[in-house]
Amino acid sequence: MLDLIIRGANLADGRQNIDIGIEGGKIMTVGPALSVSAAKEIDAKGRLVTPPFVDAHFHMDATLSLGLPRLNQSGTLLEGIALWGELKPLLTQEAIAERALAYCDWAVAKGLLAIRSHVDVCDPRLLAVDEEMVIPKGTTIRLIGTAVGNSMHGWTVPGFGIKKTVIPGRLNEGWINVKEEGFYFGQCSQICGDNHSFMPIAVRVVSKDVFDKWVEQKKKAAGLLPATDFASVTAPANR
Ligand SMILES: [Cu+2]
Repeated sequence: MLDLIIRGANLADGRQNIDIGIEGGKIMTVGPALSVSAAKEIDAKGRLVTPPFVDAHFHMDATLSLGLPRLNQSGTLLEGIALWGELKPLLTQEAIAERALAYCDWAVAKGLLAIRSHVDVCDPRLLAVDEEMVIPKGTTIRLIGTAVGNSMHGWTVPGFGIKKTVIPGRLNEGWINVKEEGFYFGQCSQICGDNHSFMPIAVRVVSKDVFDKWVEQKKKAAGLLPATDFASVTAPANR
């Protein structure tokens, strides 16, 4: 017995009213009026059955962003590129992933099962990171730094006026209290060896509400429940 049989399908080569038998995710038999049974049967009712479509070029990061942050008034590529430049600093990883997954649902529903995606992960200054540090504004943040491997690094963010050397096997601490929301960048400032020039730092400073929501999301994603309100923890007395 097969897993699935699709009956009465029309194929792209012109054959009509054809049955397709599937087992273990593979097409096992194709022919007219197959005398086999299957756990599940789908009546194609003469509709076309083809191999899935492939999209060889899709910008997954920009999908479903029409109108963000505004519409392209001229409809030109140049304004589109300028718009992307306006939108990019406002993007969050969560929003990009949500839109990309929504697009995938649409794509699958239309028969698209392979997508070659182009994703803008960087900017001309080479300051993009895999994981942003997110902190609430107007809150004293205690930084405890160390380094892995065999090299020191320099955790430096000019906008915060901080430069902290971090050392393997030791903990080094400092603090910041950032008054303005925004996106702050820094780079490793300790000549640390190979790829020293590609060690960017990105810190997103948000309102306490947004920070609480971010903590909530991260905890859910990590399967940690119930959430604790980290943002409302008061600073130590010696600050
Ligand atoms: Cu470094």
